[in-house]
Amino acid sequence: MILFGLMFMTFCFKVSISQCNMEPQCQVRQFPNGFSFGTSTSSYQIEGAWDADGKTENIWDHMTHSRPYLIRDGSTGDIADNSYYMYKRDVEMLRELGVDIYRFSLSWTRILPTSFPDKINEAGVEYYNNLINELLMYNIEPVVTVFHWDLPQKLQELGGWANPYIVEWYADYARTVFTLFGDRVKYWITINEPHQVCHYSYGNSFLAPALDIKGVPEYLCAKNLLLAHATAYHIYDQDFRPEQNGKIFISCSAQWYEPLTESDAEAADEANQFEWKQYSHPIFSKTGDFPPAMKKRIAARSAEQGFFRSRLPEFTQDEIECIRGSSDIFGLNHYFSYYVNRNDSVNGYYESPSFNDDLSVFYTLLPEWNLGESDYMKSVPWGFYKLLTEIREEYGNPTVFITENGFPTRGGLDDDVRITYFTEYLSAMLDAMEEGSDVRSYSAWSLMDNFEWSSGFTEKFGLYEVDHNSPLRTRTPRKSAYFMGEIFRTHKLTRCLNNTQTPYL
Ligand SMILES: *C1O[C@H](CO)[C@@H](O)[C@H](O)[C@H]1NC(C)=O
Ligand SMILES: *[C@@H]1O[C@H](CO)[C@@H](O)[C@H](O)[C@H]1NC(C)=O
Repeated sequence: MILFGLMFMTFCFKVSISQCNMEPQCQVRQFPNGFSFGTSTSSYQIEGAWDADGKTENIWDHMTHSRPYLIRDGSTGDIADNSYYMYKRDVEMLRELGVDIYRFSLSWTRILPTSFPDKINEAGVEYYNNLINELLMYNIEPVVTVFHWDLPQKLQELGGWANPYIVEWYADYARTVFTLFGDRVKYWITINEPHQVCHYSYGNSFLAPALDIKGVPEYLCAKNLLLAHATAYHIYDQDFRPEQNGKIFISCSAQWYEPLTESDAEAADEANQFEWKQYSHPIFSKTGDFPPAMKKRIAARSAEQGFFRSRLPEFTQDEIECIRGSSDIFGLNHYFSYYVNRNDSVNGYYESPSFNDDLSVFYTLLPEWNLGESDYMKSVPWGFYKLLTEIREEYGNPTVFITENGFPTRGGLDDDVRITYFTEYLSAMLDAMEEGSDVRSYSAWSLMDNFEWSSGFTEKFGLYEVDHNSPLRTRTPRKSAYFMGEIFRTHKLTRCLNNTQTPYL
């Protein structure tokens, strides 16, 4: 199914020997027929218009306004990329790139200002109708995320994802958007990055609502979120799919955790279980439920700590069955990898109780994984290959959509490091596909620079640069936009020794 060709440049006869040695060696790799390419964004990160036309406050509005010190540059998404007013330019950029699909998200409080379906905000609905119709007019398939982190502030005050009623609230919102847009939207993503929603937001102060209450609410959040996702899946499956005939899935963020030494195999396996299989095991495994290492370790730690029961809540058998199988596709957001080890120094190293203490491993990032100026993002393409291989082997080779992958710079149009990153990661993905991984779609993060959560506007992930000082938020293609546009249009990856930092052979 996968056409694979090696092509070495053969211009040597035209030039002198010394120039010949300079000639880059290139490998051209082909993506399979039907493979779709696109770019991703999310509502809070691009739309702006935070209180326009009846939209009400979400947790990101609330946190950026009330606790600006949690954002590196003190910025907000009040205007962001102004996409609420600039959607036609966004679609024009997608056409310039030659994408097949565009992944974007809906703002809950723009559509349901009371958080509930008693009042539908027509202006918000019109915005998304305009965007969807503009995409379809140019043959671009909308891939729509129902929830990408911007929970209504009102629901947060009621406990947010820690309140079991969130299952109903979210399901009502999902039913509303299936009803409004499902005649044209054939790919739905229920929730983006559950681990980030629960761990970085309830157990830490890295993402809104920045509760930083460790060891309990992040596990309540995980249970309720999985049930909310599965409920929306079954609503779509039973009440909408027969007529609308689309696909619905969840997008998990998964980094790869590799043993630091041979004796760290168990630590790395447990890190993979805690850090991402927490969400994929209940949905994609044969048995369902939280992963075994989580159940065992958290129960044991909870007992030692004097809790009367495990801090990891249990699912009933009905709930396990409801969640198991509730995703048509494995949506995957992936960025980089870690080495992991465990030794006696880890005891007492993390605050207790906490997720990190429950898992109890050390994380190591190697300096040679640095690329460009980013201080936290790394480039570890072989980790992507290992992750895709693990998903194939562990879950019976599900269809995978890469719904995010990308690399930040600090600005400028000349973004060779991003080109290097994309080249190496796409190549690692093709390696896994050659061995049978059923990857069918790839969306780059991101179409354009945007409000990058706690990094504000300091980390720029865009194929297009956005001038956040201009009132119109002018967009300009970077070098990587031309590079990716070529891949999107030709479905070929050309990998040369000189567009990579490390040789491919
Ligand atoms: C790429 O190859 C060309 C020609 O062989 C060479 O002149 C150039 O320095 C190389 N670029 C990099 C970044 O290595
Ligand atoms: C445990 O692992 C950490 C992280 O790799 C390392 O820094 C530390 O020296 C190790 N401690 C012992 C006692 O081996």
